[in-house]
Amino acid sequence: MSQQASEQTYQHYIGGEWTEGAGDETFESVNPANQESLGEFHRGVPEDVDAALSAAEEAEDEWADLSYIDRAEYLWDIYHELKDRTEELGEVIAKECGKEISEGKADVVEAAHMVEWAAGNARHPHGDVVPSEIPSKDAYMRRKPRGIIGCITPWNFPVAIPFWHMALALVEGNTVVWKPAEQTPWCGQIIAEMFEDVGVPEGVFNMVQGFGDAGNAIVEDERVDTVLFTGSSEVGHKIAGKVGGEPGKLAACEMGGKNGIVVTENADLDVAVHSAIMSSFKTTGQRCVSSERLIVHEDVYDEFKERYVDLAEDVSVGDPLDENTFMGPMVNEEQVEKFGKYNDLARQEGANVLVDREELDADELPEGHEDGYWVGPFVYEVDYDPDLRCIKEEVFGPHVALMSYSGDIEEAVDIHNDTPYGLAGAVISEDYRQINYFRDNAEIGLAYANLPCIGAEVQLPFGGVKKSGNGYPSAREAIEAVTERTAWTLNNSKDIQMAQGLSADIKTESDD
Ligand code: UN1
Repeated sequence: MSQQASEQTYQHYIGGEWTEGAGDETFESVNPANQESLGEFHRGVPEDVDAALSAAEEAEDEWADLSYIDRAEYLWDIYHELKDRTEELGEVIAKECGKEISEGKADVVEAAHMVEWAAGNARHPHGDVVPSEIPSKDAYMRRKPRGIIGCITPWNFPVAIPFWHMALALVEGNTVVWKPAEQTPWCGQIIAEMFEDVGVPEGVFNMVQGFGDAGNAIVEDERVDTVLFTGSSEVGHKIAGKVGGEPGKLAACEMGGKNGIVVTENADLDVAVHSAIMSSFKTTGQRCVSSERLIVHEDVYDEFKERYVDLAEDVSVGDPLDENTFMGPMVNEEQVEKFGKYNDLARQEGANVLVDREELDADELPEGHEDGYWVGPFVYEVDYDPDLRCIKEEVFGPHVALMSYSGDIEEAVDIHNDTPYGLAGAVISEDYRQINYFRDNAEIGLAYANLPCIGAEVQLPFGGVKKSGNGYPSAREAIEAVTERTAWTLNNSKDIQMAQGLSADIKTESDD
């Protein structure tokens, strides 16, 4: 499947075979820009996950026995396919999840980077040589695969995030059972076709299309050693709770944020406005790192507000395939409703609305796309109050609160940290002391200065603190979630000598 919807109903990929699975329901992939169907997919049921896990279990030993380098060879083939098909896949992403085309392509590029990182890492050292207290001992930290990795991925990065999870998991010698987001099964289909094309041994990679019941079957099955999840906090916390109670099983979950940008009195306002617009409205606010809070010093507040509001009134909302589009549609009706609900909540909580493009005029909609899930920016100002829900709960849309602060950077960072989340954030300032204060005190996993708080590169760790995450299911740090570490100590002497001054003498009754 490469271009557009076709007659067939797409299948799961289990044990190296395409299969309709055990269920009898199907579901559609819908283009959020016009509600046209992009394809029909079999809906996976727990029996399909069971079959995928059996296949993954069977393939486990043989895959783990290959060298890192040999496993990485399969990923290099995928890397080249991602590079060769960036344009085409970028379009598929734009059609299926509604991101504008440059974002669609960047999603594929990010996937290629992740695969490159993981496959390249196969030739890098995988452990440590560690000193011992005893000269005759050699001590090492070694890694081995955990076994079967269950991957559950979101629709907003339908190609990059699956590779955040799977590229390292596979190179490290694990087998994989993956459930793509139900909103973006077409991307799932293409990725599975890539694994088939490059000839990954059967059972090493398995994909089950479907909804939460299929995801839940992955989470609950005891054959799964690690669950990697990227998505909503609601689901992520349930997964972390369930898996946390099971000995030997691990969950690495990366969830949402209520990300903030601090603009100090020493900010360059061109940089501030540019960074804030990018952070709030790229991907129509539907990145887990998108910013919904702007915390601006009173001395520059009026000018910042005027310039930000002017642009928010004007950013182009349109067909994701059109290169002049800045914001595509939201992904579905549910997200549009959630956005509306939170805009109402902000009004109820006393917000002064500055930009209200929640319902766009007919002439703002791209021609022939009247049925899309269109919204524009919603921007308001509100006095900071710790009890406001609209500045604490994640909307996942172009819903932005402007708050002014007075005093020092300490005040701004206190407001910034007053959310249950801690994923991404930025400080805009020309004063290095303010920048360093933010770096050291902002409670977040991804911190930026004089930049938008989106657009992280794969060779950095990606993950949050507080309610935003309990692990790092991405890039570098995923290695901790998909490998076991062994502390390996070898004695080179015939004598046994213990560390910590522990006596190695065996004393017997006859010694007395
Ligand atoms: C997400 O928002 O769900 O840092 C992932 C970024 C991208 C990944 C975002 N590299 O914006």
